[in-house]
Order: sequence, then C-alpha cells, then structure tokens
Amino acid sequence: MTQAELYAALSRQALETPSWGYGDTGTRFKTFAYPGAARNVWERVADAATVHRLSGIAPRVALHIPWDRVDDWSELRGFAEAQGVGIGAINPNLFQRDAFKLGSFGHPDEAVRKEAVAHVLECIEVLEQTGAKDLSLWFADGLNYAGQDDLRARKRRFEDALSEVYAALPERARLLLEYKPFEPAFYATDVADWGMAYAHLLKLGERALVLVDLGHHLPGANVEQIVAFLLSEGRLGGFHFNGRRYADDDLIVGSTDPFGLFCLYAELVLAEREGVPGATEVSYMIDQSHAIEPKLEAMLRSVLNCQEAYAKALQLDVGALRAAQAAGDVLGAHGVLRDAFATDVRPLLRAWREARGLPADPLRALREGGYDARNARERGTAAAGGGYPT
Ligand code: LRH
Ligand code: MN
Ligand code: MN
Repeated sequence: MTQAELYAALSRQALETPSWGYGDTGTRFKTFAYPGAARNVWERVADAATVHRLSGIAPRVALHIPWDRVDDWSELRGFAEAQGVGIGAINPNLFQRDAFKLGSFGHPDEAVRKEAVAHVLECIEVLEQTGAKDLSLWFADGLNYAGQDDLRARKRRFEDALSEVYAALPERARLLLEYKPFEPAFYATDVADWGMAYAHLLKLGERALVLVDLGHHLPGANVEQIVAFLLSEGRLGGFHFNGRRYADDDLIVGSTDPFGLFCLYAELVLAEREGVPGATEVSYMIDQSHAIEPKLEAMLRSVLNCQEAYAKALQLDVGALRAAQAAGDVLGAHGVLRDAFATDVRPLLRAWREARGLPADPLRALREGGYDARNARERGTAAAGGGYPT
C-alpha cells in the first residue's frame, strides 16, 4: 500500500464508544467511585467527544435506554453534533425490569413479551429522532435449570417478537443481534451463539445482521473464523470490542490477546481489499465497563489499541499470503501474518496524527490536558456503592 492509501484507510476507521463506559460501573461485589466520572448522558457524550477529539477515530457514541434518558432526543443529537460526535447504536434494556425475571422476548407470558416489544418500539423512536443507524439487541433471556421452560416454544416466541420489531424499523436502519452463551442465565441462553443469531436473522431480512461481542464466546472459540464466515454470508453487522481472559470480562480490548485482535482485523482487511460486499459497512463499537480504570484513559487506550491492530493488518502482503496459501506453504503463509503483526506501526500512526492535526501521543495529551482534574472539580465524586448487600 502507498502512504496515501494507508493514510486514507486510517482516516476511514471509526469506532463507536459506549455511553455506559464513561460512568461508574462495577461488579456485583462493588462499584468504586471514580472522581469526575460522567453522571448523565450529557456528560457521557461530552466525554465521548473528548476521546474523539484526541484520537480522531471515535466519531459516534452508542446509547443504552433507559440508562441514557433525556426529555428531547433531538436536543441531545444537536448537543452531540455541536461537540463533533454523532449518535451510534441504540441499545434497548431488556433485562433490568422486574417483569423480565423470566425473560423478555422469550417470556412465557404474552403480556411481558408485549411489554418488551413495546420498549424496543420506543427505542426505534429514539433511533429516528437521533439519526442513529443501528438498533442493537442483546437478550439476557434464558433458563437456569433444565426443564424450567419449553426451549422450542421460547425460540418461536423470539421469532415472533423479532419479526415485529424488524417490521417497525425504518428502511435506512439495521437490526443487529448479539449472542452470548451464558450469564445471567446459566443453563441455557435463548440466543446463545452466532449460529442461533444467524438462523433468526435469515428469517427477518437483509438488514438484520449478527453482532459479535468478543467477550461472548466459550473458551477456545475461533472468533476470526466466525467473523470470516459471517462476512462471507454478508451478515456481519458489527462488533462489541473488549478484552477477555475468562469470559465477558469487559477489559480493555487488546490488553489480553493482541495477536487475536490483529488476526480479526486481518480478516476484515482481507475482506475489504478483496471487495467482499458489506465489508465496509461493519459497525465497530467498544463495549467495556471500566470498574477500576480511569474512565477517559481506558476508553482512549481501547480506541488506540484497535487503531494499532488495524494499522498492523494494513501491512499484510495480501499477494504473498494468497500465493503461500495456494502453494500449501503452511508456515510461509503464517509468516506473512507474523511479519505484519511484528511491524512497529507507531511511527506511521504518529505521522498520520500530525498530518491530521491530532496530538501525536493522544494518551499523553489526555494526561497533560488536565481533563480528569477538571471533570473531578466540576462533577465531583459520587458515593461508592453496589455489590452484595452487607
Ligand atoms: C451483555 C452486553 C450487551 C449489553 C452490554 C451492557 O453482556 O455485552 O451488549 O448491552 O453488555
Ligand atoms: Mn456487548
Ligand atoms: Mn457483554
């Protein structure tokens, strides 16, 4: 690739950051208060805009309803745009109402299923008013015990509710369906893996796509292969990036397995370069909740880790890779990948940032810019809380 092509590719990269990654979140054991953490959607959007100003590649903020609430969504859209960011995916909350104890779209009681669908329809309204493109659905639905409910009936209930919300989606929008094999349900989850998500979406239509959250796989799953398969089917809608060692750990993406993240980007770059339809339409989102990390720095680090993985993947010698593969040269092909991964892309990224008027070292600019100190002064520190009752 020429330098101009590399710069153009780097400038096209866009990662959504999640509003819920800027506030205080914790585990069931404890929520620690971080001084100056965002307290409401306005502050979350302002923080997302800071991450975009420093990185140049985080132009949208994803919302979670009703964690994010306002009286007037178009006012929030205007506020975001004035800060230089747009509204990303809209995420309904189908897991925190008391009514959803036994599920939402899969609930045995039709009245509860109707309530869940009504909430998603409200979220589609939010999508209309904010100009968002993606409705992103994740379900906590599942069973804790064998025999607890009728598994086939639950699948049918999902089919019905999914088709109802898909029909209400505006033409320009897409439905992304996220899968997860466990938690909070521990015997069966209704949309447990990419295959179940894919089977549901085939029945809906072309604007229904699978969302891959890196934390939502059982140990040993080959996520790159899932991504390649979905790309080839034209059904890869987007990502929720995070780092995992055990499961849905929600750590900083790239912090545990940088080679795995690189391999994933390598599949995406190959698909882009080889003109796979839909490869340039994939939504890239961070989905992390930072329990002990400084909020802004954690998000900025995450975005930059994705940028580094992408920049390394752009170094791939595609011709050499495909030639080695065709010749059956197992380790030669693997070596082409290793060479790209081993490239030090930091000088390239510094030069690209300087050419775009961005800070050459965004993390340093964040630390030296006094953002955290100002937020702590202006917003104060919430009371710590959460966790098991004591
Ligand atoms: C579920 C999940 C899903 C939710 C988010 C808060 O584990 O990944 O995307 O919407 O966490
Ligand atoms: Mn997720
Ligand atoms: Mn998750």
